[in-house]
Amino acid sequence: MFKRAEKLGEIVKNSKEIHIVTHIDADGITAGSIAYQTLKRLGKEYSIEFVKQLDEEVLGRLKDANHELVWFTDLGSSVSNTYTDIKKVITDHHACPEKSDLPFHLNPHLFGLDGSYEISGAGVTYLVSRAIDKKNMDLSSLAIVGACGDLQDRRFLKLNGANRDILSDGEKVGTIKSKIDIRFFGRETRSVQKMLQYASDPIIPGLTGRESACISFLQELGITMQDGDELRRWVDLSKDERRLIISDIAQLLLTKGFGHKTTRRIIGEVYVLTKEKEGTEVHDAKEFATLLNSTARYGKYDVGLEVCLGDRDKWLEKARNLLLGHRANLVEGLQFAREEGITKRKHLQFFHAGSGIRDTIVGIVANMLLNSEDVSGDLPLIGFANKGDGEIKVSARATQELVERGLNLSLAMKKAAIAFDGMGGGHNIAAGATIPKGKEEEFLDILEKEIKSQLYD
Ligand SMILES: [Mn+2]
Repeated sequence: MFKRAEKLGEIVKNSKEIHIVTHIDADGITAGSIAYQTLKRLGKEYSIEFVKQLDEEVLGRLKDANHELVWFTDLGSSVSNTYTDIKKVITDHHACPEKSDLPFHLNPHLFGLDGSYEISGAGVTYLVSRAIDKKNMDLSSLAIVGACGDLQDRRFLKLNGANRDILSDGEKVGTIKSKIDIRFFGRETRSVQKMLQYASDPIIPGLTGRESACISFLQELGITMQDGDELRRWVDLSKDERRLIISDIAQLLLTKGFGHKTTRRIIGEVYVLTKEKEGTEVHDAKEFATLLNSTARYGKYDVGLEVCLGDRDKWLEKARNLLLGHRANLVEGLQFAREEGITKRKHLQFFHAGSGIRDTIVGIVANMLLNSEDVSGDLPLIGFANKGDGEIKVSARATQELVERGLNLSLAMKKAAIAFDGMGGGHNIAAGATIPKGKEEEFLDILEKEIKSQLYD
């Protein structure tokens, strides 16, 4: 893989004008930023754009634009062996088509690595950046943010594979460090009670989703929640207080029959961007990723890009405001989906949000629902939302347990979407598709058959 990264680096260095095309999630934004920063440092002529997917429209436009070189990051593998008139390099980690082992194409799947947890789009892009100049090793922290954005730490409760080499690069240059801590979101930016209330992986029976229950839980443990006017965050607690909370949550899970495998998920590796200010969203890799996701979901790609490039002033403030708005939308979306109701079939469950949930957040809503107490985690959850232009966005989410039993949503969604001349794919645990409106039932029939055969044949 490193040889191939060097090869791509050569192609980049030998070009004067380079246009970056990247994906619109946290991994895509960090990948694009790494490429952007790399080209900037090389003194190239460069530009960047963010796309939801590589469709005919985008590819046609790229062809007409006649760039000297197009650098696809966190996407592009799907067109690696087509569109030969676009001169390109590709750093992606999504599934590869056959015969795509080409000198300008870097993807972990070509080298026997698993792109769903061993390296992300940002990670693959970083390998090229590092091959171009070792001075780019400071960008490794962005690659870790990308990996966290794609939930690559979820399987082993820490990053794995090539991600660990990237992590150790970051540790070497002092931009990132890993430590073992509680895995719940918001260690640094949320009050402890809010952190517990929003706990989702695993959910805490009796606490997740219940604010007053979280407050009395902490009171009973004798934890002071207030420090002057401020609510205390996880990072403000003493070691003993943290230990006490962790052991009580573990006890709670075990007595409710969740088993050791789930209980173990409370603790894992977290990644701290050491040069950033503690208590800010950019200090913790997972929170950084969430911040980026919320900029992109609302089409504000430039905001996420500027934050990745180092702005800690007005752009970070803009990103924060988008995150606040995003959270409000998620709460609304969750409520909407719950009111619509989830329909269970034998091998999947689904909801149709119509125009009630934006197509850009229906996947997150599905994921939050699947990890909530009132939705069964035994079946993958499919969410539909109107996209406009007579198209429907489909988002599918699964649990790690289902994936370990053989579920691959990326394959299943791809196969089902092809039946309607749609596009589909993603990762085994989370995938998306676009299909024509009115075909939802038929789509579910095919998808369900696929899921059944993956899990039971
Ligand atoms: Mn990605």
